Parts: sequence; structure tokens; C-alpha cells
Amino acid sequence: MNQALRRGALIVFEGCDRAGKTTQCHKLVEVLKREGHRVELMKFPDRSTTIGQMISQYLQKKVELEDHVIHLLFAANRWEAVKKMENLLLNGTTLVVDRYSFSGIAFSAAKPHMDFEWLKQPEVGLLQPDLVLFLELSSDVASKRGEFGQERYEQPQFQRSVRQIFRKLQDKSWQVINADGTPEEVHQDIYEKVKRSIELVSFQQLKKFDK
Ligand code: 2DT
Repeated sequence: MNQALRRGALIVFEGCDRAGKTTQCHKLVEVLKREGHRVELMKFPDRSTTIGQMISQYLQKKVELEDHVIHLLFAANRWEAVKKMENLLLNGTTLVVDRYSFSGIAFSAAKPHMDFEWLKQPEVGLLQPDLVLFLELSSDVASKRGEFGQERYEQPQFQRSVRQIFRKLQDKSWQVINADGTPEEVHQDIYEKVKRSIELVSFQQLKKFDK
């Protein structure tokens, strides 16, 4: 088979705060790189862009923004990355993404008076992940992981609502990962699934979210 024709996989990590997403993303990228895979780590929100800086100010509670406005900014922050993501994937680079559209929908939908169907629309046309790894933590283990941070949304009640909405978003591309174990145990589980996905999608077309 011609290696050059293989595309990369779009792997997304989702889950509530403190489930270990960021640690697992780094670990996965490190291992895949060591094996010689072309792989890049991405994170949303990407706070480095102009839009990302507005989002960051909002999350740090330095500015207030109307709920629909911040929702659209989060989506715009993904749209500004879409060309780069598409090019990398088509050139054979696997992308490991820390949060994506599902966080976008779940965090906004956990606020009062937000229309679920409206929230999904800005995501239509964005690249659809090949695999979503949803890291789930039992409430026992979650309570032992220390205090929440100071940013907006980092409150137990809000996080519980987000978690319920995440469940509604699950489809066949999702794998629920029990994140209660040690980082190494959780990584092993993830690693197997990711390797399978990279192999499986390498000759498939990129997919986009539809209506
Ligand atoms: P981090 O702590 O991972 O930086 O996330 N969020 C994230 C949204 O409300 N909408 C989105 O589209 C995304 C990607 C989740 C910062 C917070 O931003 C929330 C937590």
C-alpha cells in the first residue's frame, strides 16, 4: 500500500473537568510519536488566536458575554482551525484534540434558555471526529481529585448538568473510557482503541458534521 495516500485520524478527547483528558492527550501523542506516527496535539479553545483571547477573558470572568455570543465564538475558534486540520489529516497526520464541538454544545446547553437544536448549527460542516474518547470518572473518584479551579463553569452542579448533556450527544463514534484507573491503565485502554481507529480510517474520506 502507498503510505502517502493514507490520511490521519481525527481523535477527540471529551469529558468533564478533572477526568484526565489533558494528561491522556499528551501521553498518547508522545507514544504515537515514539512509534514513528505523524501526530499533532490540538486543544480547543485555542486561546492563542484573537477569538481565543476573547474566550479566555470570558472564562477568566474578566468580561461578560451573552450566552449565544460566547457559543458562537467557541464555534468560530474551531472554524478558524478547519483548513489547517484538513490539510494535516489529508497529509497523513493524526490529530489528537483536547475538547471539540461536543464540549461546545454541552457547556452551552447546560445554561438556561438555550435551544439545543440551535446550539448544534454552528458545528455543521466542521470535520467530524473518527473517534471520540469520552473520559468518565465515577463521582467517588472525582471528589478525591481535589478542588475545581477558579474559571467559569468549574462548579460541581454545572459540571453535573454538562455530564448529562454529554450522554445525549453520544453516537457510534464514541468510546466511553473509565478514567478511574491510574494514568497508565487508562492510557492502555485508549491506546488500543486509537491504534484500531488509525488503521480503520486511513483510506476513508474525511467526514463532516451534517444537519
Ligand atoms: P479548558 O479548561 O479545557 O481550557 O476548557 N468550552 C470548551 C465551551 O464552553 N465550549 C467549547 O466549545 C469548548 C471547546 C469547557 C475551558 C472551558 O471551556 C468550555 C471548559
